[in-house]
Amino acid sequence: MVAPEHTPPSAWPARKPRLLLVDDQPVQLQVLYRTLAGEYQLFMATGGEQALKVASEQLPDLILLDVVMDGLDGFEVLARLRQQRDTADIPVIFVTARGGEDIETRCLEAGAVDFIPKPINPSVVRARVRTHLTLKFQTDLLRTLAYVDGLTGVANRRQLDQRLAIEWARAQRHGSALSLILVDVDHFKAYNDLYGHQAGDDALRLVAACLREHVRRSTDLVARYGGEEFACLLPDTDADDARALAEALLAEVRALGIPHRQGAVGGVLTASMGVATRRGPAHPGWQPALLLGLADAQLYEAKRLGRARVCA
Ligand code: GH3
Ligand code: MG
Ligand code: MG
Ligand code: MG
Repeated sequence: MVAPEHTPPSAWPARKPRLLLVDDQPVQLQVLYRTLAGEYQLFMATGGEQALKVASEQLPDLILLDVVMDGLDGFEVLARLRQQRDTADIPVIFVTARGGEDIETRCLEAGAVDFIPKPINPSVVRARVRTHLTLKFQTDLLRTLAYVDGLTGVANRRQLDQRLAIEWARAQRHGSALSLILVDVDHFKAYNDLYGHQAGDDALRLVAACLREHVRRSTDLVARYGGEEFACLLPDTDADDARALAEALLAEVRALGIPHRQGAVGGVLTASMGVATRRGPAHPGWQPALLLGLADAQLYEAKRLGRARVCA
């Protein structure tokens, strides 16, 4: 049968899904292992502490978690997973023999996606694992589509706006510095006209990768702001450091050496950059848009002064 043209590609990754199996009884762990071996890449832990360690190191796609364990029990493990940014969204299925009629409710209310009673029925476990992996991968895909720019792979405008609001509020609260660099490719309309739209797309990908490579702190964000404009959001970065980074980015983009006959300088593609910084105590009336506006005004000035430069 031929799939209809509108069928979306499967959300499942090409690699084997990664599962973490947690049970303090080796025999139970063996049963789960035998049930799921082959189709999945399996990691195992025999206690709560170990489960947390393996989870944050391996970042599994799904966790099958025993409830009753010595030391940290399943509920505590789940609560701690939710507190860590990189493990917060990993779905957890509780697996337990513990009786009591409210146990199922407690498991689900604790934030587990499902509940499997022991002794397990292997084919039911396999089916539920499949279902929850499908949901997980679909969620990942939707998140990517919602927050990542399709052309360049950096954050999109939506993600930038959300992060800017969060970082702005945090900076206001702590009176800390928050900087923004706006990057606009120079004479890019001419680049498209000279070399074609495809080459233009390639150039945008290269510029985005270059920015991402050199904007390195884990709290920094590189985003595509618009057509040939990018933004670098830099929490806890003061004006001097932001300007220094912008100068470095300017040099790195130029050093890509993308030929541009009608470029601003040196026959290569360049960019102009505007830098703005929020600092000091909170001003109640200020909004995040102010930072964008200030950076944009500096960018405009950089263009006016001849392009391929930083204004701050
Ligand atoms: P300036 O130096 O003043 O910034 O001039 P410019 O030509 O770069 O600026 P302008 O705003 O006039 O043109 C931007 C160009 O960027 C026009 C548009 O076609 C192109 N562009 C925007 N998005 C994309 C894209 O996704 N792919 C390609 N290939 N081009 C794009
Ligand atoms: Mg147990
Ligand atoms: Mg522009
Ligand atoms: Mg431009």
